[in-house]
Amino acid sequence: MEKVMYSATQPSGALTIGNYVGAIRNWVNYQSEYECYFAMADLHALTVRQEPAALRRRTLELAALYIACGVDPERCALYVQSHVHEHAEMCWLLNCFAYVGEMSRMTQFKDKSAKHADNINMGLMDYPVLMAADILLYQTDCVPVGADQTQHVEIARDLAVRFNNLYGETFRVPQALLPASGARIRSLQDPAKKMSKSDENPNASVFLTDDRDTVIRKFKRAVTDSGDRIVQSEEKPGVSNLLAIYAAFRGVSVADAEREFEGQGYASFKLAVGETVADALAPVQAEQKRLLADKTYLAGALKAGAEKAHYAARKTLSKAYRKVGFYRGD
Ligand code: ATP
Ligand code: LTN
Repeated sequence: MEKVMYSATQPSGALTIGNYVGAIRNWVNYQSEYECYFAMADLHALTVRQEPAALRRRTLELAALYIACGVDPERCALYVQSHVHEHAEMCWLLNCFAYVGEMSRMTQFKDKSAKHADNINMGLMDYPVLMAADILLYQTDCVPVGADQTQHVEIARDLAVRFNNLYGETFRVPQALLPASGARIRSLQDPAKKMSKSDENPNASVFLTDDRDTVIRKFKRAVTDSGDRIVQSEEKPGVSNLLAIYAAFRGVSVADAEREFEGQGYASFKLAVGETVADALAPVQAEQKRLLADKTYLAGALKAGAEKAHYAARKTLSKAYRKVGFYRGD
């Protein structure tokens, strides 16, 4: 049986280079080996207030970006999460097996509760269960994500095992798959934090939509550390982050990057990183723009993706409904 891969990102803001190297870019290489499902997680995005028109626009932009990065809608199921109602249904089922205690201990829940103290809604706490529903619906083997999401993939595993132990083999137990480099890109202004779409400081994150000058300027302004050596070390989180970004975009090891910049100063190093990133983003941006001009094509691709996903999801949901004892009329 073919192995299954599942991943998603939220249409909750402009994507950063962290989302790109930590997640989306890596999906592409697996398309021929795995049966792939890639979603725009709009149900997840609603856990934080979204402006309706912006959410709608970003969902389509994200789809175009996936395709621009090389996701092939002919080979994968590329779809919008809310188009496949089984996600919400499976989430309910799994909710009845997830404990409040374990959900309240999730790092992301704690972070987002602190950040959105005026809106700690049930969805925010339920976020990992919905993510488990996404993953388990497709009998997923592999979940390519950045390091911040491994805790959530662990929950999906725990829920699968818990359910299987109670009702017999129902769900495949998934595994997170981290990229070799770029699993945790850090903020350019505060390398103690991860680079995030929703950082309030626009210079902290490089967005996939940033033009060349903006990319280069942000890297020029990136915080570095004391000293002048360009090496990876715990005492040099700023330089280490820039090395990791360079290595991820160049497809080289951090050790190779260190050798390349040996003896150079911070200024020329930062310029080189900025230029490398800008060069890599330009073709993706151009392709995304081209795709966004053809809304009919995008709508058709997403409709086909949702149909394919619905078919697979329905199978697993029916199986789980039978196992728990729901009367199915037969
Ligand atoms: P937000 O800041 O709004 O919570 P986010 O930037 O974390 O959003 P998500 O949509 O939650 O973005 O994540 C999409 C994917 O990108 C996930 O697989 C996540 O692990 C990965 N990712 C996010 N930030 C980084 C980062 N700084 N480095 C590497 N991967 C990342
Ligand atoms: N929570 C994820 C997005 C996401 C996801 C998924 C990732 C929603 N459902 C299923 C992998 C598998 C995030 O990246 N923040």
